[in-house]
Amino acid sequence: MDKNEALQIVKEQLTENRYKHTLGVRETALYLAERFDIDYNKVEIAAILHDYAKYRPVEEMRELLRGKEEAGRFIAYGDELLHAPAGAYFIQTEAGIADADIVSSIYWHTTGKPNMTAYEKVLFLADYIEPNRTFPGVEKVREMAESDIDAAIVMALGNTIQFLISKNVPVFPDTLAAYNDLVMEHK
Ligand code: DGI
Ligand code: FE
Ligand code: FE
Ligand code: FE
Repeated sequence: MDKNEALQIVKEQLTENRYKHTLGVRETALYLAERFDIDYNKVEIAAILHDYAKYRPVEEMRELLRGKEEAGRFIAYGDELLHAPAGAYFIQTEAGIADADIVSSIYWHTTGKPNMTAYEKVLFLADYIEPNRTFPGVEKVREMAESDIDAAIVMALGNTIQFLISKNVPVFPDTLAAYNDLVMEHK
């Protein structure tokens, strides 16, 4: 799969704004990737495809994930989470992606997880801070990302956890574990 093919297939499945967000994630992910010794081509493909399943019917994603032991855990925690693990499956079965770094970074891009790889960190943070994002507090996370990627991820996870709690919705356990993992490692 080359970049142009990947861009073509997501363009067909995403809204115009979501496509713009995707291009922002690509740009930011490539920028963040410079601080790691990783494969920029894989970072770019993962960024382009990360929201591949964003507009799939929730029932279709639930059905897919219900049969999977690990991914089945996502179902109870909110429909917004499902496009990440579902997208990781669909890019394998529909787009022929087999690379484990691409697949896992898409799988974990919404929730994060403890012990993230460089690929997982780059996509997680790029999704949060890309230039089109306007969350409260995003500016501070962008600034932190200039000097410390782990600390920026801690801020992003903390914001998300606080946001979820303020709405009285469940927090996926791996999101909390990701926060604890990085906060303790960073001390
Ligand atoms: O797909 P994007 O909009 O680009 O961004 P995303 O994949 O980070 O999804 C953001 C949504 O996911 C937002 O509505 C908050 C929600 N979310 C993130 N972490 C959790 C969560 N929802 C629940 N219930 N639990 C989480 O841990
Ligand atoms: Fe997403
Ligand atoms: Fe996204
Ligand atoms: Fe640090």
